[in-house]
Amino acid sequence: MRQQLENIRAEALAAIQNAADKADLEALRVRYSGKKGELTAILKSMGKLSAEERPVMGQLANEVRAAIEAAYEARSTELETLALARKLEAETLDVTIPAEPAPLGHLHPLTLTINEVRSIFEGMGFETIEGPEIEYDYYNFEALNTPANHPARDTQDTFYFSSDLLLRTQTSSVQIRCMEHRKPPIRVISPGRVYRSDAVDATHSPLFHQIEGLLVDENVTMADLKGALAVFAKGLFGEDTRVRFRPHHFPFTEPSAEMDVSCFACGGKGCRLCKGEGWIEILGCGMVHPNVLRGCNIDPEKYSGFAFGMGVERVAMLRHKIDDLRLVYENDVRFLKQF
Ligand code: 2NM
Repeated sequence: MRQQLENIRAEALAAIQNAADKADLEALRVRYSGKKGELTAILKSMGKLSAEERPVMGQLANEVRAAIEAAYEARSTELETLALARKLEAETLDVTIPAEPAPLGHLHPLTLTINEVRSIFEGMGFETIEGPEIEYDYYNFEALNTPANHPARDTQDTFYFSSDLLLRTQTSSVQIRCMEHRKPPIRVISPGRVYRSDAVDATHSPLFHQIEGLLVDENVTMADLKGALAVFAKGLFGEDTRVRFRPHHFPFTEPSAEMDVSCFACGGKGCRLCKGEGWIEILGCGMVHPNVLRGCNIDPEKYSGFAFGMGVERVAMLRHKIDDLRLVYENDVRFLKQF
C-alpha cells in the first residue's frame, strides 16, 4: 500500500505539473482525489489493514492527498498567470501607431461660390455684412421703393408671419439697414438666404441665395458700376471675359440694367451653355434710386450709389455645369464630393 501511495503521489504530481489548462487540471483532480478517484479508493480499503499499519498508512495517505491538493492549487495559479500573460500579449495596444485620419469634408459648392465672389469684392474694398432672414415689410419692400400694391410684389411673393413680418425675398434689406446707420462712403456686399413662394423644380426653389452689393459715395456714376462689375466678372470667369449691359427695370434703381458676361465655355461664339447666344445673364444692377437714399437719410443731391444683385445658385450651376437646382440642396455626398 505504501508503494501504491508513493506511485500515486509521483504520478499525480508529474501529471498536475504538466497540465496544459484548467480543463486538464480538473480532469486530473477527479482522477486522483475525486469521489471515485484512485486516492479515495485506497483510503476506502484502509479497513483491511492491521491496527498498527492503519495510522501509519493513514498519515501517509493524508500527506499524499495534501501534496496533490497543494500541487493542484499551485498549478492552477500558475495557469491563471500564464493565461493572463498570453491575453495581455495578444491584446497589446501600440499607442504610438498614428490614428486613422478622420475623413474631412469640404465646403458646400454654394459656400465656395459665395467665398469666391466675396474675395473678389473684398479685393476692391467691399466689406461683407449680414442681416436677418425674418424681415419687416418695411426693409424688404417699402424702403426699396416698392410700396404696397406695387406690381413687383407679385413676382416676389413670399412667406408672411404677419402683415408686416416676412421671410426676406432679397438681401437688399441688409443694405437698407446699413445705409440707415452708416455714413457714406459705403462699400458692402451681403450674401445670404432669401425666400420666394415658388414650387420646387429644376430651376426654382422657395429658398435660395443671393449676393447683393452696394457702393455709396460722392460722385458715383454708372461708369463706376460698369468698371467694378467688369473687374468682378473677369475675376470670377477669367481675364478674357467681356461684359455687356442691357436696360432693365427695378423699383430700387434708376437707371437699371442686367449684366451679361461673354460665355466662358465658348468665348462668345455660341454653344450649348449659352444657348447659342454667346452671352450669359449674371446679375441685375443699377444706380440706387433717389427715393431709396432719401428714405435712409442720405442726401441724393450730395451722394449717389450703385447696387447689384445675383443669384448664387445660378452662378454655381453655370460654373460647375450643374443642370438641376435640387442637387444643390439634397446633400448627396456623391454629388458634393465633385467640388
Ligand atoms: C438687384 C438689382 C439692382 C439692390 C439695390 C439695393 C439698395 F439697397 F441699395 F437699394 N441693394 N441691392 C439691387 C439693385 C439689387 O438685384 C437683382
